[in-house]
Amino acid sequence: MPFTIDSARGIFPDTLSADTVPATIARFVQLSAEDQLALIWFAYLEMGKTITIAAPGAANMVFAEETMNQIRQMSFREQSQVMCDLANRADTPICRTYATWSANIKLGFWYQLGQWMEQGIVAPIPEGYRLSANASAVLQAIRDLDAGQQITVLRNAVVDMGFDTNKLGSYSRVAEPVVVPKEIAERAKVTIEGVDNATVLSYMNNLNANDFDALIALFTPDGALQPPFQRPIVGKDAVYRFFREDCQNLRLIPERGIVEPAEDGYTQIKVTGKVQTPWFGAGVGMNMAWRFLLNPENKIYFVAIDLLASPKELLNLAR
Ligand code: ECH
Ligand code: GLY
Ligand code: GLY
Ligand code: GLY
Repeated sequence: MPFTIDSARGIFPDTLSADTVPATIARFVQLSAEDQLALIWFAYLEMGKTITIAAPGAANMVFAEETMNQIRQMSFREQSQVMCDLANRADTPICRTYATWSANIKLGFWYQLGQWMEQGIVAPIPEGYRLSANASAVLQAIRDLDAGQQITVLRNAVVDMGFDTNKLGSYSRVAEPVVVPKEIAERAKVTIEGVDNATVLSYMNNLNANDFDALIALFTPDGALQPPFQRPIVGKDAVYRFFREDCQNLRLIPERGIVEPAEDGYTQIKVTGKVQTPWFGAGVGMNMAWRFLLNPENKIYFVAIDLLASPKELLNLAR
């Protein structure tokens, strides 16, 4: 076989991803827990002036409900401690529970806490709280990002909180139920300027329809998917689980792309366009690239999804 997952990761090396996102997260996690929470609070308030978060689906909240109610009963002091523990990734029962949740459940949990903070049910960030100089600099760095990058920083900050799953031992993951795929008659079909490859078009259409069974059938058994700023998820089973747990109700809006032959009958295809998350809908269009490597049977051996550094990158289809 001419490619390994590692070599596949290097296709279309000129793709410029938004490295400011992991760089900002790296600075963020160095801050004290108090600064982290206050910084997110301020960022969240500022962003709220221009973009609106959709309330989490009820299905997300069911799984967090017991923990939420527990926190609701606590004193402000205890509530602040729980929030700091989460930021500190401490080993507490709540941090362990949090660690088992899917990204959307974690986001729904914080969404609810944020509402309760505004309503005075959960301990607020102390009035007049002053960010440290480092925290102020990180907040400014977040202000300077585009909206798609800002929400990615927030999401990654939330996903990284709680106890380290690697230290949990065996545990069962908690994710919202998988929705029923969209009816065939209701599915819209994408078109991509410069790309008529049936596998790539089916990938976009099946993901948009939440049709994860049809979607996974497009992959080779040893195929891999690399989400933004993450290591590749390798093998059909793991990729399938990722789709079902973390990829519901996305809207992919590919715009253009390029198809090129690669070694030994493989094909490499780069597509750029926008992606919307159910949390922000059409309010935030993330500038994305997909870099596909297809085997001679037109199955997906590898696909990387990148958050782009700037809108200019949408037109960068050079290899
Ligand atoms: C408060 C203060 C105390 C601390 C905290 C607070 C609450 C914060 C809250 C934050 C909410 C943030 C949210 C962010 C959501 C971001 C969603 C993103 C989604 C990106 C998805 C992408 C998908 C790409 C993919 C494609 C594929 O082809 C394959 C699959 C996949 C304020 C209380 C913490 C409430 C809601 C960025 C890019 C296209 C890879 C998935
Ligand atoms: N409101 C977005 C979600 O529940 O996924
Ligand atoms: N990068 C697109 C946006 O600012 O939402
Ligand atoms: N931010 C990429 C994902 O949803 O996994």
